[in-house]
Amino acid sequence: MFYCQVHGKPVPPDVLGGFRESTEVMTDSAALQARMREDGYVFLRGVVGPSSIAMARKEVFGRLAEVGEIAEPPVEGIFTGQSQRPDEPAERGRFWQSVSEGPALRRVTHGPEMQYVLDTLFGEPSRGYDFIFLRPGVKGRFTFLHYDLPFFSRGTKNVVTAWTAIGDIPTVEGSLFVLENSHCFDDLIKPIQTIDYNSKDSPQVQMMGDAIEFARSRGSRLLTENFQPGDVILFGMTTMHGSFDNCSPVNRTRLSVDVRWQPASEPIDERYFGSNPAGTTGIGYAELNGAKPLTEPWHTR
Ligand SMILES: O=C(O)CCC(=O)C(=O)O
Ligand SMILES: [Fe+2]
Repeated sequence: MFYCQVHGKPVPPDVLGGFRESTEVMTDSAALQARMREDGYVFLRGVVGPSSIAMARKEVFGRLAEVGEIAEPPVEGIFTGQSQRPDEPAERGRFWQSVSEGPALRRVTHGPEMQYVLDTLFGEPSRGYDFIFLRPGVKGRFTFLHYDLPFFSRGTKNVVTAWTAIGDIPTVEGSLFVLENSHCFDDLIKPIQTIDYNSKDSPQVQMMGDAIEFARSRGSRLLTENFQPGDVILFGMTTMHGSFDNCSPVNRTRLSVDVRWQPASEPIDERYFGSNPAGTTGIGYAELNGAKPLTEPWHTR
């Protein structure tokens, strides 16, 4: 069905599956909430329109072309294998913040379409975090299987991640996957729920081992899709997910963005809001994988 690879290993068909699609119930709060409870995720096609996505893609890859990382025309996202980004960490952070705050990108992440979908999911007015995770993934990059808890949960535990494809992301170019039924793995979820939220340590919430064997051992599968521009997957803090190796035969960089949302009425985790968000560790955008030049490895959460 799909070609998918984790840490250099092709995923066999018996541990692979597709997402359940919820586009047809996108306007129905109760239906979206039921899907989230049952599956731990909600997959929606084409939430953000193609022209908004194209503008964001052009804006982000245009900035990366300026530092020599992406070839002309930027919209293709072809990695040059080089980088002239700043070396100094604080400067890298400033560069990445300016890319992450581009108006076309923010139109995608915090525009009316996303606001509508998240308001509908929560069944009340919601609020998107200002601190966002923009992820240009070059060939060879992937994200380990992990839970998003306990990050983002210092204000309220009622937090959802919204992951949006900024362009086509076929499975072979490093699509996102969800570990089927992982929102029901209480033996794994309980320990991470008791982690100290005020600690600046990054607790071990990643599975660095073989995701294929892990899925098998749990009678589970890696669920994914060939993402199209503007497709969105929403998942809770206790749903395990990761991304496949980008194996692009043409060196295409896959571009996605993930943003946390919560009910507007609940307390916020101040670290992720405001004009200069501190981020998890206090150094703001400099702490993100995206702040690293595309020439550097990236295998973390
Ligand atoms: O896009 C990726 O590789 C990982 C995304 C992720 O971990 C998230 O959205 O929480
Ligand atoms: Fe994540």
